[in-house]
Amino acid sequence: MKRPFSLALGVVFFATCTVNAAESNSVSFSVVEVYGLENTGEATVSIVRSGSGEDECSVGFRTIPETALPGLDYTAVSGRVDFAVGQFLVSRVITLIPDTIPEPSKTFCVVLEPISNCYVTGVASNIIVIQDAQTIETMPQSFDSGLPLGWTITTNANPNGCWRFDDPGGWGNNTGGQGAVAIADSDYYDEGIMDTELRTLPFSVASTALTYLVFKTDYVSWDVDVADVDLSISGGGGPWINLWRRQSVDYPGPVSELIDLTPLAKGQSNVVVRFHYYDADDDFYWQIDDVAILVEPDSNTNGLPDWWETTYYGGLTNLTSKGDSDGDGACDEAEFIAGTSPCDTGVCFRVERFIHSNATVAVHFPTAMGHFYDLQSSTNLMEGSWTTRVARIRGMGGGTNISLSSPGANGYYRLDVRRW
Ligand SMILES: [Ca+2]
Ligand SMILES: [Ca+2]
Ligand SMILES: [Ca+2]
Ligand SMILES: [Ca+2]
Repeated sequence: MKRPFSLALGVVFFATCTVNAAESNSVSFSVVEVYGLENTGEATVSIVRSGSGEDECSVGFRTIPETALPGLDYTAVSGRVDFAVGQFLVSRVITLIPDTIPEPSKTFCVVLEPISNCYVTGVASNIIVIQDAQTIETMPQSFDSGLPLGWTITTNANPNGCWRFDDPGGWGNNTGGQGAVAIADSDYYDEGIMDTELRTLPFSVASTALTYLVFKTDYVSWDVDVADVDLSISGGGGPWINLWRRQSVDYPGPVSELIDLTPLAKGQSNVVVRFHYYDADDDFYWQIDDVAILVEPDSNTNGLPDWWETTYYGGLTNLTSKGDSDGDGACDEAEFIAGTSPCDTGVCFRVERFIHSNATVAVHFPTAMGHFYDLQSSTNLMEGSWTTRVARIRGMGGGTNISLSSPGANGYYRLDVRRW
């Protein structure tokens, strides 16, 4: 087979060589990882073909979810790429779906599969990393190298019953994380009471940011064993404030947790979080993975993050969280939490229709993408608490209905909205 080479001098000559089909139409991604910022709304993957390029060829590509999910974090794609004769590079844009949720980086995959006249060699799978638009991830810990530097394990019972990173019971990582996992395994230990703490290194919580703890987890209970996440603002000596607890009821992974540290720890310089597993006696286990601190900058410390002020006002403002810029009855902080515009009198978080009978209670309301809604009721506005009747309806933008059949006794109803 002959093919022309063009030299810098402009002299064209012919070389003779043998190229098999695999070399001629080897298709691959150009890199292993692609980074996409959530709020740019897209990530671009590049597919390259090596060889002579003298034939047409086609390769299929499709997305596969990991921690990022189709319809929530990106738009699923399943398609084909056709290389024309002489074409060596094709790029495809994948749509990312922005939200206003503070969250760690998430990933999904794109894979290549041969369709016609080509071989997939080299990098057949692309990892797309979606970087959060609201927060900066700090201190991420995957436990893949065991106990992170500066972290400590303590035991308040037999020291053999402690947090480990080698999964001695062979449960696998059921948190949604990859690779090694931190596990307190009472089932494996099986030598009496287990009481062990895994403590972060001391860290500072900025006064100019909203700050969150995130982790992935899997808790399998037997009896009364307790899984606590506690916080100290005075280092490892405590006192400890409980942030999160699971006890006696399975909380199966994969599940990602997010806890707002701001109210307790803002401006503190000696903060420690501990994962404390105790009252366990040949019970099952608690796993955690991918612990990180997310920082959502709030430079002017008005409780309204920088990205939010920039989104609606083009930069930092002199707004106060309790002010009501558009005079619609919802203060700016409420608009921030509900994901509504603080500059649009026509839009805020409110019930638009309420239908009630002995058989049904139904509320209709506008939602914001990625926010979560609960319908709650109470029989008494003066005392007693609110009971969640319908939990964690995820907003997708646009209006939605929550219906409750058999609502029971007469009562009062309210909607609760949260960012995550
Ligand atoms: Ca986000
Ligand atoms: Ca891990
Ligand atoms: Ca601010
Ligand atoms: Ca308002």
